[in-house]
Amino acid sequence: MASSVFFEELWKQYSDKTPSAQKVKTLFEKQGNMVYNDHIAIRTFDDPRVNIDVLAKPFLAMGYEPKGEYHFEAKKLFAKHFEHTTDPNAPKIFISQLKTNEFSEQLQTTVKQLLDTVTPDVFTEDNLILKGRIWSTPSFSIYEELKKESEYAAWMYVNGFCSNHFTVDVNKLATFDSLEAVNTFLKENGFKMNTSGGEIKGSAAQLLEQSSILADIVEVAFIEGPQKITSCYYEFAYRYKDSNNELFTGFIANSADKIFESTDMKLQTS
Ligand code: OOG
Ligand code: NI
Repeated sequence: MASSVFFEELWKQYSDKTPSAQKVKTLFEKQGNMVYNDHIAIRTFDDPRVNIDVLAKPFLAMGYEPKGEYHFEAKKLFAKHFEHTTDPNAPKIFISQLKTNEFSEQLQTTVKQLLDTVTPDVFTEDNLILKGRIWSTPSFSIYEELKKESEYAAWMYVNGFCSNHFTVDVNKLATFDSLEAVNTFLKENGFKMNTSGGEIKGSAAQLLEQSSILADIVEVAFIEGPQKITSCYYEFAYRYKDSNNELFTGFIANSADKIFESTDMKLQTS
């Protein structure tokens, strides 16, 4: 699949379940901006059938290479980011995985058995990330059980494979000169920010500032009946130049730790 078609399909699937992202993008465009993506994020489990290495395959084939690695002790996550070797405008890719063996036997068994229900061919075909939830209708009680140990695990169980967020490259917006101005605009338009760790995560000194709106809430059909839970969210990133006068291209683990919470139902007030 050509990379432009791949990214279009990824955006289509993401924006279908994240109407706020499409709304924000359209608002930016109406103001006279072209919207470029700083990065795209993907979540998965560390099971060798679906881990970071499996999901990274189509990106490596497109010319991406691994760059940074990030550890999240409390959330028990590990992540890698990938950059395109020749195209500086290609979005960076941030892929995280849940370190399942640091959780209860019950969680480990749930994840393993879930993947056992999937025809093995599905894992080895290209573009797992475009396949969505590759297992059958989720159970709300299993979702709730997983959520007690890991919001990420519960989210993954219901949402499956997709882009968890696209991220607007704020440096390239024509009508905004700071992340703060973007946040003000978002709030004026009724979007709710993730305020965990502050509305803006990171700083100029860290060479990266990030903010995000809370994930959309969508109705999901569970075995027990429909329930409203979080889908995906939209992020905004502003990068600063390092001492070599080059834009910083990495991620900041402390900021990322809080950005993960954009899908947490606990941050959603009425
Ligand atoms: C990823 C959160 C981290 C960033 O830009 O630091 C992140 C996620 O929610 O899956 O995207
Ligand atoms: Ni991100």
